[in-house]
Amino acid sequence: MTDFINDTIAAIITAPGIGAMGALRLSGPAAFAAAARVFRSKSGRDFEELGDYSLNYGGIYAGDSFLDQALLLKMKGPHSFTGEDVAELQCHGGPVVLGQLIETLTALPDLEIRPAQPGEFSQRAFLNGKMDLSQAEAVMELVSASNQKAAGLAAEQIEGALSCRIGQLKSRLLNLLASIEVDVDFPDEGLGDAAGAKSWIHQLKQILSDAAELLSAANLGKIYREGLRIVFYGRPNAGKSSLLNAVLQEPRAIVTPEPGTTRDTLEERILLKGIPLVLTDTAGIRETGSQAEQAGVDRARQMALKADLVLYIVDMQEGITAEDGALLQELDKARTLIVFNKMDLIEEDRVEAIPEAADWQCCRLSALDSQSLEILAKHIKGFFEGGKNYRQNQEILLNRRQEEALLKAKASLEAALAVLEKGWPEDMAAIDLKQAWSALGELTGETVQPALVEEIFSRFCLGK
Ligand SMILES: Nc1nc2c(ncn2[C@@H]2O[C@H](COP(=O)(O)OP(=O)(O)O)[C@@H](O)[C@H]2O)c(=O)[nH]1
Ligand SMILES: [Mg+2]
Repeated sequence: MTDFINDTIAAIITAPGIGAMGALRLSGPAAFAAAARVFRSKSGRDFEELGDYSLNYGGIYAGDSFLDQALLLKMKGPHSFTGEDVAELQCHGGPVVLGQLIETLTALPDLEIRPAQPGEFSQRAFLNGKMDLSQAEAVMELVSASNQKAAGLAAEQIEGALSCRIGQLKSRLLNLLASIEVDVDFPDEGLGDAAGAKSWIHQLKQILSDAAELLSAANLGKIYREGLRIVFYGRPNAGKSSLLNAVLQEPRAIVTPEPGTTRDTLEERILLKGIPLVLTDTAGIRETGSQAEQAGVDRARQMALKADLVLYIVDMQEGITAEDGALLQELDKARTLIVFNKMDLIEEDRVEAIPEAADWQCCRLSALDSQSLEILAKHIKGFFEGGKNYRQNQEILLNRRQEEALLKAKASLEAALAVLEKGWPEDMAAIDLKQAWSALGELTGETVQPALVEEIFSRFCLGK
C-alpha cells in the first residue's frame, strides 16, 4: 500500500503568525539529506554523525546566510510519527524565517522536496500502519476539543481505545462467520442444523448487543463533544426565561410580567458540573394572533422534539392546567423534567398538597431564588447519569462518518439475525455478516476506499 509514497514532503507545523517557537517538519526518504543542507550543528559534527533519534542544537541557513538558531529533531523511520525518516527544525516563531526555510528546502534542485498537503503527515502515518483511521481522526478531535472531558476521550482514542473495542467486535464476528462458512462448505462437519443455528443466533445477539452498547456510548461521547441540548419549554409566563437566567447566572433573556415576551429561541452554552450544556429558551406555547409569536411557538415545538432534555416549566401559581396536560402529552417522559416553578408564591400549608405528576420526573423550585441553580443542576446531572445506557468512563467519541459505519454494521447484523431466525440458508446470513465486517473495517480504516482516505485527511489542517 505504501509503494507510491516515494517523495519527501515539508510543512510548517506550528500555527501561523508570531510565536515563541516555530517548527517545520520534513518526512520522506530525502528528509535527512534536505535537513543536512540547511542545518549546521553547533558541535561541528556532520549530519550523519548525529544520532538517529536525537535533539541537536545549531543554526539554520539558506545557502551561506544564517537564518536563526535552531534545534534539529532527527527520527529515523520506521520509528517516527509518519513511519518515514522525519526531521523537525525548531526555531524562533515568525513567518519570515520559516517561510525562507521552506523556500530554500523546496528549491533544492536534486532533492525534489514538495510542500505537504493538509493532513498528509497523518495520512502517511496511517498508510504506514503507525495508527488506524480512528486514531488519526481522534487527533483532530483532541485539538478541537472544547472541554476537558471531550479532550480526555479523544486522547484515549489516540491511544487506541476505540480501535480496541472495534477489534473485539470484529474478532467475534469473524469467529461466527468462520463457523458459518465451514458449515456452508462442509455441511457434514458442522454442528448440525438446529444446534448450529441456535448457537449462531446466540453469538450474533451478543455481537449486536455490543454494537448497540458502542452506539449508546457514542451518544454520550457526542454530548461531551457537542453539549446536552436542553430546551426550556412551557406556557407563557411560566418563568422559562427567568430560569435560564438563573442557570446562566446573568440576565441573558428578557424577563417581563407580560406573557409573550420571548418570541425567538435563544441559545447559550455553559458547563454545569462538568457537563457541557446547550440551553435554549423558547417562546411560551399559546394560541396567538401575532405572526412573529406564532413562528416562535412553532420553532419552540420543533426544538422540544429535538432536545435531549426538555425542562417543562409550570407556573405553580396557576397549577397544572389542561393546556399543560395537552403539551405534556406531546413530550417523551424519559426526556422531560417537569419544573414546578414559582414555589415562593405558594403558601407553606399548600405546598404539601401539590401532587407530583405521577410517573414524570419533577422538581420544585423558584427561579428567583438563588438555590434554583443547585436544584436544577442536581437533576440535570441525575438525568444524564441515570440514562439507561449510561456507564461512567465508557463514553466514546464517534464522528459522523464513524457513526454511520457503525449503524451500517448494526443494520447488517440485524439482517443476518433475521435470516438465521427465519431458518433461511445460512450463506445468505454470511453475506450480511461480511458486510457488517466491512462496515466495522471502515471505522478503523482497513476497508476504506483510497479516495475516502484522501478526503478524510484533506480535512485536517496544514502541517498535521
Ligand atoms: N415570584 C416569582 N416570580 C417569578 C418566578 N419565575 C418567574 N417569575 C416572574 O414571572 C414573570 C414571567 O417570567 P418569564 O421568565 O419572563 O417567563 P417566560 O414567559 O416563561 O419566559 C416575570 O415577571 C418573572 O419575574 C418565580 O420563581 N417566582
Ligand atoms: Mg420568556
